[in-house]
Amino acid sequence: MKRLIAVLLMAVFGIGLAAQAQEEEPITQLITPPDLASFKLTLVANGFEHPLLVTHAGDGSGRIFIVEQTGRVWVLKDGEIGGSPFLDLSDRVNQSVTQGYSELGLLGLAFHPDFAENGMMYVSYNDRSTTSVVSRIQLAENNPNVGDRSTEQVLLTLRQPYDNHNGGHIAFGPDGYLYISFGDGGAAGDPLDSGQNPSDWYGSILRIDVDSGDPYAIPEDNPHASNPSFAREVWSYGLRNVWRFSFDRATGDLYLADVGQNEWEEVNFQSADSPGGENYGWSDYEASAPYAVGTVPPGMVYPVAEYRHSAGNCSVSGGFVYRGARLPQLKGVYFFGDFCSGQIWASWRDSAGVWQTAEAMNAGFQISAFGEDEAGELYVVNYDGEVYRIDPVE
Ligand SMILES: [Ca+2]
Repeated sequence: MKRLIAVLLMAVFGIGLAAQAQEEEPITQLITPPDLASFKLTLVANGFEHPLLVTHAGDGSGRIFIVEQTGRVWVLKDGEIGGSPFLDLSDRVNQSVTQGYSELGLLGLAFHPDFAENGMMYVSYNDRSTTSVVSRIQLAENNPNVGDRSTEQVLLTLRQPYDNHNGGHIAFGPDGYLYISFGDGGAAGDPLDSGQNPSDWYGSILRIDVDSGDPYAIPEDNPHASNPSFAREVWSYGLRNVWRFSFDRATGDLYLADVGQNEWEEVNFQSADSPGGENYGWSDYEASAPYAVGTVPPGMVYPVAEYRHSAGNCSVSGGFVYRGARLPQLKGVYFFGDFCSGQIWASWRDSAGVWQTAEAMNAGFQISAFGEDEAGELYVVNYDGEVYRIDPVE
């Protein structure tokens, strides 16, 4: 329908077809390297408790949602934070982070693609016993700024044999399916050998249909249909602990940031037209380096960006491809960062289609996540309680 309206407008106002095509064709390659000195970080909100996710509802409201690991979600609108939480699951969510470093808690939030009509949202967390839970929550009937926690319906659970590597990110793909990240089960060095095992959910990305079945259905074209060694939900595997993945809103391509063991952090790329089934190598490989076995597993997909544990780096936090309006010179550039060093990098494909990566800036804080708002502007989350937006340098 939008397309039809655009065509009608062009006919009415005589807008050139060439200009229209130029506007709609997303930038996927850069002829010259992006100007990475052209942005700065602007503080937009603070005072949060272990924030680790920023997202939007896609409902035209302009709201930003900030997720705290301890279980609360806050709304930021026009620079103001609501006086009470949008959602409070703190009594259901594991609280071990309050005793020190922990990878347990409220880790994911995703709004249904038709949220504006159906008010459905999805959360991912570790419960009080550490088990991973993905569930659906309905918006309150009379208040658009409250998620009704009494409506929680559990879609799936996964027992966690160790406290770490819980993945936990959830996001809807351009196909309308819900994608879920689960780590390799935890400890260190993949003791369960789950990375190379697509028959379990550990070390994998799942893909489920939340609009059919009870409580969900398996998309007919998931990889299990052609390869019975896959669990029905598994979309791709060979992953250690994907800490944030994102779909490029303009192309549908998928970027997966996989946290490494001792030496290498990596970003993987999956084209929008992929049928799934990718093996990203763990724990035979850590990024492009041999790890447990040292032989390349069949069909292994190498990362498009990777960096070492030097200069204080320890753990990748995946970001987004910039598609906003404030910094047109950065369109098509994927941003990601490191949790320990605060370093931010940019990756892009050059005019020959070859992946390039460069240091952008150091945030000066522990980067727990990147976020995207409805307009495609990007945010960087300081685990110590702050949310920054990527803005042009004046
Ligand atoms: Ca890998």
